Amino acid sequence: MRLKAPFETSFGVTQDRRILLVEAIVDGASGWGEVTTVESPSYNSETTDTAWHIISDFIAPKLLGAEIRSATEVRTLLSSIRGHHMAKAGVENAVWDAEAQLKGRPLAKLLGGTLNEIACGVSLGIRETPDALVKKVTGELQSGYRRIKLKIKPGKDLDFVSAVRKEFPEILLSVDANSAYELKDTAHLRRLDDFHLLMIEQPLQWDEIHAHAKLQSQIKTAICLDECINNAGHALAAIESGACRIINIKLGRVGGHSSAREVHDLCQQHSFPVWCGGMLESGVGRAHNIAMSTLPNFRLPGDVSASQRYWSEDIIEPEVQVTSAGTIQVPQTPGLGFSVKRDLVKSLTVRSNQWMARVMAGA
Ligand code: OSB
Ligand code: MG
Repeated sequence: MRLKAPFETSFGVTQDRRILLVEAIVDGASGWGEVTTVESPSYNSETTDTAWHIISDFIAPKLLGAEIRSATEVRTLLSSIRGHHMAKAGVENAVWDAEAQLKGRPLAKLLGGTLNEIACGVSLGIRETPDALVKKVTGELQSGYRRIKLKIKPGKDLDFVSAVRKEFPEILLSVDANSAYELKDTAHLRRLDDFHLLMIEQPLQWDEIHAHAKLQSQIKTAICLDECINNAGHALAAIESGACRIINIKLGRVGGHSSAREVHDLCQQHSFPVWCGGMLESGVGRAHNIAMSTLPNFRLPGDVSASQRYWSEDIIEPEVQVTSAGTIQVPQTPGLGFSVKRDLVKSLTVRSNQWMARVMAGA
């Protein structure tokens, strides 16, 4: 799927997404999940193709024909597979959707969600000039978005943030470095303290909690960890070591709804706010993000925004829409609450595979 506009982060530019979707047939119900890898191993170690391999050769054989009472058991069935959280999440989340449909309940409610409306922010890619960025921010604020996040990297940071802050002194503003800096850049990063940002997301190495603890003790701006937090144990390590004050939860990165809920609950117990991160998802992943964002400790606007910001036509019906108050209304119908446009998915499909459980004699 081609994004309406290229999206630049510190690790590269994306325009054409190669998205892996999973459909799980469970007791006759069809559930959908999305694998949220990016195309190269530049955000974390997974790619669309590693997920294809892991699902085909390891996950599908373990799940086919398995008897489970709830989607919460999928994680246990897959526990012998190390890592590959995004591959696992694509499958586990499809089973969650199917379970919610079988039970006739909205997925958000099945997960324990309490909000009927979620608050939305936007993540803006790196731009050529500060002026171009200010213009983009102006448009997003006019659409109602409640928090603006700016992607930054060395050489594309202070001037850009300063220009936006000058134009909009009061908005909730944050930055995301996607691991573009090092601890030796501490003095430089401290200059961001002048812009009273809500947070700086993942300034240092993707797998370095300890270095973030050192940085957090030397800057005022709250650090939010993204890439570093792959399970509740990582979240606890980050909280106890003072590596951050906020955590962003991404369903794929942590391995699916079960793990996401654990990270959420742990952060809630420690009074750490969480928010829902995005991975330039299609409607399927977006719908899962909406359901997850209804849990009570999602206290900051997430990177979950309207389908129309990304795609000229999304693969779900209805598309995700954002109110002029910068919110998304959570569907109240069973499952994800959006239906997949099968014909459109089919026309975009370049590769597919399916597996069937062997039906036992007499079953
Ligand atoms: O770090 O949040 C990130 C996109 C791809 C990879 C990593 C990130 C992002 C985004 C986009 O910020 C959020 C979105 O609009 O989906
Ligand atoms: Mg991020």
